[in-house]
Amino acid sequence: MSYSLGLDASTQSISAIIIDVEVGEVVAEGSVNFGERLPHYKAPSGFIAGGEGGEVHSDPLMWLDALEILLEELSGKFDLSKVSAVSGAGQQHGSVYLNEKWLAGVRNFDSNRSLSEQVKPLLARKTSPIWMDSSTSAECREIAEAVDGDEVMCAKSGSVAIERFTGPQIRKFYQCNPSAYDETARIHLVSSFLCSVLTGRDAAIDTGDGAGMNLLNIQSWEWDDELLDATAPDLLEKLPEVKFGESVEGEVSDYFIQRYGFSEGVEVTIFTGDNPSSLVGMGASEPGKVVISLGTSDTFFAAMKDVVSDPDGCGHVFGNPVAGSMSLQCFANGSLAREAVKDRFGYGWDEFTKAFSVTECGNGGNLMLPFFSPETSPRLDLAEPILEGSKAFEAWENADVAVRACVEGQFLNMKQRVKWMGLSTDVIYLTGGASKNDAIAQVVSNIFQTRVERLTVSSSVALGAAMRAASNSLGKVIADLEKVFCLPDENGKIHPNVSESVYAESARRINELISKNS
Ligand code: XUL
Repeated sequence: MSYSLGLDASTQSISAIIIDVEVGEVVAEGSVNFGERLPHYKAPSGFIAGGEGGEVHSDPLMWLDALEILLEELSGKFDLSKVSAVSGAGQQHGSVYLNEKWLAGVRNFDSNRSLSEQVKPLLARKTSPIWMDSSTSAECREIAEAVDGDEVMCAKSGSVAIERFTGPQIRKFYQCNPSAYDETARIHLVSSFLCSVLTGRDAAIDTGDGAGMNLLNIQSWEWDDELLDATAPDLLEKLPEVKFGESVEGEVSDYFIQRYGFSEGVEVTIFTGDNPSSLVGMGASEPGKVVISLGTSDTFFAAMKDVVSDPDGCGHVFGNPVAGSMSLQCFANGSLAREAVKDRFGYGWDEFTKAFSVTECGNGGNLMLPFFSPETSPRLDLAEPILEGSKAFEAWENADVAVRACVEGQFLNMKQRVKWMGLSTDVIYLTGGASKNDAIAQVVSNIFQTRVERLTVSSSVALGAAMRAASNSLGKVIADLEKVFCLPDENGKIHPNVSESVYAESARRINELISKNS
């Protein structure tokens, strides 16, 4: 019997899955929602609301408290001493700033005290900017100018300088608070921070998550001197090493052995970003499959043969934690936008879903650009959606039409934005919270004119982590694990039920709406 544990530290919750890699079964799962379980952090959706100028931060101590609750609860369901491999993934781009006491502190956590209590004095910055932060436009411009423009930036780092990426965030910290920047000895990503805590040693950043920083060279997969210099002084010494996804970073530390009953000598594979991890958990780490993940942000991603880049500068190239690289497009207005429309009409999810059965595909021409906050693909700084259609629709008087318009608008936009990847696909794998909703899956299938499948396991980020750990530490082959764990749910297949022409006009109009508002 071999059990592998995968962790997923996402925006709104931290989750875990334990798989039995011999029998091919999920044996335990758990999740802790930050807002629900740790309300005193005042982050109902996992981030601190009300930041100025597009700032969105989160509290790294909240992540640690949630990790402890998760492991406590998981150890009640499953004997953690049986786990023999671990890995994890974190929301991408978010950064944790640690002072010079970190390197010694991380090695010596006392199992009689909480992690949050012990990490608190090691922080050089109380809060962590996360991927929802859009406050660094000036820094993006400065970095891009310093390296001779967007094209160079994109060729080197796989993306133009992007507000939520870690490099521009670091530059802003350095410029706004140079003394705290000076006191920062180490800057970790969410993924490498949690891997460090788990192993009790300063862990490396993997090429999957590292490529989301605007600092890593995607040809050499090493920190790029020119990008580092353009970002902030002495940055190289503040960053951990970069390693590929197959690296084993250490063993589960004494803290977790004593508190949660892990065995000694359990290897921990380097953590990665949530999207690269989901690529593995969806069984899509080889080119040929496309994944759409519906979460706080919606993402569209695929393993890549050739490295191409997005001429509009909204798409990204990241390392693939199994081998090679992957493309990704992130849509910031994901589930929070769907939720905002639902809440606006006082609907529950059932009523939201029913709205699709009383409205028609194409929505009678009623169209929405459903951006309630700055959007990343395309880059549009909106605080309210734009509606175009009947008078009643535009006045937000028709709930059902608005619900359909929100979801259709999201996927009409997605289809246009991912064209640069040049992918031809006959199946889309849908994952993330909202993927279980058949009405939403049907809209995806109709707009992309492609079969949609869901997997029997919904937590693909955590599953991907558990599979990577099993591959690196337990001698398993990813392709074999995929055959057992990444099975499509036979009842969950959705086929297009309208012709392409139904959305042709809406596709043209959504682009027009975007151009008008850019
Ligand atoms: C990807 C991105 C988000 C985060 C949070 O670039 O910003 O998908 O990883 O899930």
